[in-house]
Amino acid sequence: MALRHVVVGTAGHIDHGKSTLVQALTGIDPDRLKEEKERGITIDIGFAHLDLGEGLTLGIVDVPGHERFVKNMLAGVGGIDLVMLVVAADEGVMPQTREHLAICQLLRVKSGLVVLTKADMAEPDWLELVTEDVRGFLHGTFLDGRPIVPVSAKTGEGLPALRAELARLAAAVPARGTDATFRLPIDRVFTIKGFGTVVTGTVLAGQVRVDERVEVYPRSLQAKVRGLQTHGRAVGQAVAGQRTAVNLQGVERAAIERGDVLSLPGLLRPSFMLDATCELLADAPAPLKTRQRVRFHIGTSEVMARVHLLEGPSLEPGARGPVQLRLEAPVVALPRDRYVIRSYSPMVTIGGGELLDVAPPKARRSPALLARLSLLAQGTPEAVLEEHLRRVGAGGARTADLRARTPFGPDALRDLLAALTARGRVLLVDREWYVHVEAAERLREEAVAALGAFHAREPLKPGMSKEELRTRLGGVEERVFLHLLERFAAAGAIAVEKDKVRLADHRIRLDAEQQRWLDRLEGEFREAGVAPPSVEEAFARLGMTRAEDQALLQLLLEDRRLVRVREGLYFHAAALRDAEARVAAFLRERGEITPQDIKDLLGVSRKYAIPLLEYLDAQRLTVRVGDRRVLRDAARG
Ligand SMILES: Nc1nc2c(ncn2[C@@H]2O[C@H](COP(=O)(O)OP(=O)(O)O)[C@@H](O)[C@H]2O)c(=O)[nH]1
Ligand SMILES: [Mg+2]
Repeated sequence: MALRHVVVGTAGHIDHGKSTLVQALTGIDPDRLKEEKERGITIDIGFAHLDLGEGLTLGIVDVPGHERFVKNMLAGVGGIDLVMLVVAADEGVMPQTREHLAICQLLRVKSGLVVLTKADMAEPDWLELVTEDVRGFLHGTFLDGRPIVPVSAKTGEGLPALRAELARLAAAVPARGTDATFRLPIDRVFTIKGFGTVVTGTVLAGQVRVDERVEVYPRSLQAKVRGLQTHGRAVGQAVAGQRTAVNLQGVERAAIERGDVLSLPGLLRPSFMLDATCELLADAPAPLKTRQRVRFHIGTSEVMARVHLLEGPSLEPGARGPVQLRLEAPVVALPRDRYVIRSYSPMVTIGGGELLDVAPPKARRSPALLARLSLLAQGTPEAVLEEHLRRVGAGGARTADLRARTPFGPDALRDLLAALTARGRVLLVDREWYVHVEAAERLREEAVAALGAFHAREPLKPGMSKEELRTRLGGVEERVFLHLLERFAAAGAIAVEKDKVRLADHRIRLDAEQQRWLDRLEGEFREAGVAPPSVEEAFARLGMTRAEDQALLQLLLEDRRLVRVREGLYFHAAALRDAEARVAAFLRERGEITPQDIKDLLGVSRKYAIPLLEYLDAQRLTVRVGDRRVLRDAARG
């Protein structure tokens, strides 16, 4: 039989009997702190578990009801599947009954039930009245029509019925998908003598195994899983939906805090800005104003944030709209995660919503932004992935980047990318590196424009260097850029020759005047043979002083009619070929050549002899042995 793991959280007003109920159900006292036992109130979340038979184990998170500890309550309910909303029969619905239900609703807890506790303290008539009242209170919420079970922890009345309802509800909880990145929002950190650091939490998604490497986010602390426990038993693997204790090797307890997230190394990215939908509770005390400072709760973490409304000056109670959350400390999260906001003061829950983008640019209100966010909220998976890729532009994204900023698990992501690539919506530009076709097309248009402007400015140059073009187009990652250039070239329009890029139809056209100067300049070098002038000397002799004369020199070099032998020293190609042939002949006859030999052979001074020899070494004709050269082939043979 397949094992099923379901997490149930308590919720409800203080003193309504949540902790007592958990103890009555499981025999485990969830109030574990000394102060909790002394004062008889729950301060922090507590844990218990209940074996319901038939392979079903309930993890139970007991939360504090006190309004001052809602923050802790939020850390507890983040990963739950079901809620037991506890209402004391003698008191009925109270403020934290409302607030906790609202929180569960905002976090989209799927299902649950209501437990009317302290049934022993109410007459049957009264019990009926309270039940009716609660039914009305639940109207329109996710608990509407769910069971309301009267229980007395004191007499044990109703406990079997409650167990049966829990088993029924738990069996109906859909299994969590396995295609997801492992994430465990940490709710407790402590040390155990002999074992070291232990963190606990509910595995939100994915799975983790003993010996696996993990990372504590957003702190960039790497560790190894030394051991795992669920419900007090050592296990080899923990999966989504399990309350889990992870024994970490390689991190200090003091380095970790509640609110951190345990996941796989290098997978998640801390965010300071989040785009999201936001719904304000109908009973929120005031409209939400743009830039309002709030307490932002996600997973087990709480950070301060400002809510930037992206539509309208304020959000009325009961209304929803798109927002950008700007955080005062980073969190790690993924799109589709749910969050809750509470007002700074008074500390009450006012709303929450769903994350859409965890790596957005700073938002500026615009119809395009609204369209984009509505697509992220409602689009098909393919449309959502396209949108993420569209936004990163021509630089594209690697699969790992997409894992960190899209809601898709590794398998789904691979399939979506394959489908989009097959349809030509997305280009695979390097291993695991993707660019949206529209971003590539825009880059192509920009490249064509930049090259057109370049040719107009520099008509005598054959093209722009790839590197200059890359910089001009915003410095797209080199590998990606080179791949895209090849694509553009294959499509026409652009031509690539060695390190130069030009418009395919660009030709250098010299007018008669320019052609005359070019010929003269070439002649100057040809006639000088193996003792060429410097460029300055050649220009001075010919009276060439215009800026475009440099371009003519470049043309001769690109045409390989002139050859650069060393910085500032150019030989005519014919003269160089001739010198090379004579040196080779000399070497074949004599076996070696000295600088003095070459001076005699070519009738040149040392100024030319040495650079020539070095050039021939670089050309791999000769190799230096002491102060002489021999033929490289001879040296090797
Ligand atoms: N008579 C009666 N008292 C109860 C019952 N459940 C809880 N209590 C009492 O109510 C008080 C608050 O209970 P507790 O579990 O701490 O409430 P919590 O704040 O919701 O966790 C304690 O004094 C309990 O003994 C019950 O079923 N019957
Ligand atoms: Mg309690």
